[in-house]
Amino acid sequence: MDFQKDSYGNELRLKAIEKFDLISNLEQLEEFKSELLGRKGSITDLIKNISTLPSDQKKDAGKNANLIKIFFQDLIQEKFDDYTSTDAEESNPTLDFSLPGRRKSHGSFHPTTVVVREITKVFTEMGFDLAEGPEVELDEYNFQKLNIPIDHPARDMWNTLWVDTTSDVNIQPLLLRTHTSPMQIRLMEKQNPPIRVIVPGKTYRYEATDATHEWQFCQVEGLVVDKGITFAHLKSTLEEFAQNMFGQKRKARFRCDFFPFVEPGAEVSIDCFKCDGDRDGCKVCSFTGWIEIMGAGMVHPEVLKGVGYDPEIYSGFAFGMGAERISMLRNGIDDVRLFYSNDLRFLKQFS
Ligand code: FA5
Repeated sequence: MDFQKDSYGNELRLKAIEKFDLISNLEQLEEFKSELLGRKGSITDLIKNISTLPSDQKKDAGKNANLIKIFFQDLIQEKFDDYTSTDAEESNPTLDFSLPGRRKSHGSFHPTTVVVREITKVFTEMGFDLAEGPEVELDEYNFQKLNIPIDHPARDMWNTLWVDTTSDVNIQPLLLRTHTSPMQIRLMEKQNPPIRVIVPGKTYRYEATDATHEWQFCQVEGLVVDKGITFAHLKSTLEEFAQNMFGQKRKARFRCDFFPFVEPGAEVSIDCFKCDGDRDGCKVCSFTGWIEIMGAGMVHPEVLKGVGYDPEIYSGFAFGMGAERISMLRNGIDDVRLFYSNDLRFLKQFS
């Protein structure tokens, strides 16, 4: 490059940039560097020639030449780094194409979803409809309309998580529903008999957790109302359900129980999957041989009256079961806390 007449190096700079843009490999870059900055390079000459300039030009010309030198040193170094790092990667690749590919992990349904679908299938095949309802519920539906007035001791059966509504006096007491039974009322208020429906959904209780108690779990409610419905319908429906879910081996047991919204009420249990209902029992069934799976009973006449049905004409039955407990029985799971502890080793077994 001959830019000797260009004593301030401006022309040299422009032409060198044009040439730099055409460089496409390391060899050309080395050549460019030597032409510019080598012993006989154009920038080296430019700097040497400064001493021959008139003294009033020396200072500016020197400053300019230095800036040009630094500019090209940086530019060349940057390009050099680009080329050498690419070369290094090619000779020592970080990708090993011989390694087997990574398996894509597919999500799967949560075990509670799986069991709710199974329960739903059994009942829909028997002709039940499906409904859902709110998880944040009014006291009125969770308790009062289910024949559990304010301050009634039966409320102690459901350890309740209340929603703080103290800041707004116009709002009725709100809670996280302790069971899916409020949907009995909501559905009966909306439609006339015949009703044959199941309602799966999340429920919440202020519980001390243990192997069979969680503070958040899922229930499936069932409600049938029509003319002439008797306890025999309740028993045969739930026996049919038990046989479909657990096979012929498991036995169902109906014992008197108290729920304020049914009369008579029953506790439905199944013999323990762990000890097969052995006389001495085991830890899972609290040494009784039986595991309670649901509460049930004939819809209380007061509840029917409350929603405007005439109990002399209509009767019905209702039941409510814990979905996780059904899954525990079906899958031999001995601790309900596994469902919501987010351990993938447990959850993946239900893929
Ligand atoms: C009720 O909640 C009633 N609403 C059921 C009912 C409906 C009775 C209709 C009559 C007519 P109970 O509190 O027993 O009842 O709960 C029902 C089922 O939910 C239990 O059998 C159990 O399987 C499950 N369950 C209750 N508490 C827990 C808990 N803390 N953790 C996991 N499952 C639970």
